[in-house]
Amino acid sequence: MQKSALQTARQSYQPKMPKALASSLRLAEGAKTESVADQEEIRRLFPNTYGMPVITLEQAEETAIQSEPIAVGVILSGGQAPGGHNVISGLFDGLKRLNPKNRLYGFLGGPSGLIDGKYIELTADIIDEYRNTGGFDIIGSGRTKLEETWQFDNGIEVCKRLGISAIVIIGGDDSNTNACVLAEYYLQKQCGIQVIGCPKTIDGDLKNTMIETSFGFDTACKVYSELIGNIQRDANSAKKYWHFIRLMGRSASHIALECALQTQPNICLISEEVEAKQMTLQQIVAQVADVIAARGNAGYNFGTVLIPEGIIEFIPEMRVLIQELNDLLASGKGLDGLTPTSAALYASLPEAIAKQLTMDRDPHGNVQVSLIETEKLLIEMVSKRLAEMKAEGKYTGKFSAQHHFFGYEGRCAVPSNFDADYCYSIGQTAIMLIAEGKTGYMALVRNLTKPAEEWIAGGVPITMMMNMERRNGKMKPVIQKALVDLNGRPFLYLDAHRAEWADTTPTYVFPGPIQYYGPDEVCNRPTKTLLLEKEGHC
Ligand code: FBP
Repeated sequence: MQKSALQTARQSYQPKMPKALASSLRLAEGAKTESVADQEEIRRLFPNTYGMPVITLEQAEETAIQSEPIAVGVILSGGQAPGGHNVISGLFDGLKRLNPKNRLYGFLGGPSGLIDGKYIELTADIIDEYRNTGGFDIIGSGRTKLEETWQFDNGIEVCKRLGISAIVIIGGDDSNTNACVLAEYYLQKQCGIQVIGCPKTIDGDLKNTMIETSFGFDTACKVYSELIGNIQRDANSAKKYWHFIRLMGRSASHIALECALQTQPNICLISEEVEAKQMTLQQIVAQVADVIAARGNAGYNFGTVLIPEGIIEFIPEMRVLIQELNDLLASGKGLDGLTPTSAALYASLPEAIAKQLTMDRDPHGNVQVSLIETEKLLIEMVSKRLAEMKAEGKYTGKFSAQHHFFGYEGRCAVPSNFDADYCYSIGQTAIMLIAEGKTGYMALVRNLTKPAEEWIAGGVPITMMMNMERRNGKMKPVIQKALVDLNGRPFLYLDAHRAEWADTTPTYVFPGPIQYYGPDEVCNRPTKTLLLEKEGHC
């Protein structure tokens, strides 16, 4: 395969690691843990993996070297996120450091690779080709849910055949929930297979008191912010378009918020705020139109609006409509079953949007929000509202809009130094947890706003992050998703600055492309979200 100059140069990049991981290790165990909520129920469902302590890997005089060779299997699960290949190279190097005879197998195409026994052995030659690259193409990914006993049993057979004693699942909240269920089942069965999870998702919603961020969020936000910055410069030059930019991120608005902090757009909608204020679609449209009108009346007929992709589900009346559609679609009934309010709302939507709302759900029963073009819906509705305002003499400007959706552009980007380092450390940490016989843990690397040498590696019991939620009509144990905290520093920063950004004084920031070589403040800066959360400034 022909390589770009950057790809060739990045192959020899040596990821930075916490000091403890680069040396001899000892394992320090903290106090017993509890789940974030529904403790009794989670304890009952996970009798073998509930309550385990948080683990920290510390520097030691000497490591107890594991003698018998082992084999480990790895699975990439769900949407791509920059840095996945580095988790795998960290796993590989960690395994070989413990014993050169250790082996790493990659299950192909996601969790289904484990069930169907589709795999490759990952050798040094393969790993070297993929170091510090974006994408999940080394073994591919998939969204098959691991939840049925027959799937777990197939996994045992496949692992036995290959001599695999540990599986690493690299995934988001749903995949790590499945990792925990698998770990519990394998302990119950006493089949000698450990399961370790790794926190992946560009959405940034897999975070909590122990996991500071999921990998991929940093790179994806930097890619989108570069593009938004470029668009803002274009808007500021031509002075004739409003750009409506929808950003991936599923339910949570972390990506839109981080991109706003990096680029300072005129408007950034936050789904969690829409829900908290119970804003209707008309109110959102009016809010956007008011900013456009104020700028237009001052002669500024251009600007940027950031829209989180999941916003549609946070608008109360849309949520009811989507829920009704979910039920009707699941039961195979026609749309005649909609309540009168929802039917009226459905009929008022542009045809394309109405059609998108009835498209197939994902394997977890979610509406595929990445396929719903909310940016177009808003342009159409804002345009109508501005026409009304013009007729009322409240608007004298000119409205011309462009729409964009940034999502897939960032998921396989070359990982930033932050993600390259973070992911490699996560991979190495996962191996240390395996070497210490742990199961039902998520590999953990913390202290991320400090230089990599000062990062802290360890493991957090997955049960600690769990609560009970209704899924497909039934209460299920799941990892609690982190939505944007409206009392958290990143949102409060946006809230404190948005009036200034909406105004006519230019405040746009143009971040430019991710830099891989150069001064620390350009190449090794974590996200503003992380800086605000951990350090209180950005
Ligand atoms: P994960 O939750 O699996 O990490 O997926 C992230 C994501 O990129 C979401 O932001 C987006 O809504 C979804 O995947 C798109 O899914 P698909 O890749 O199936 O189109």
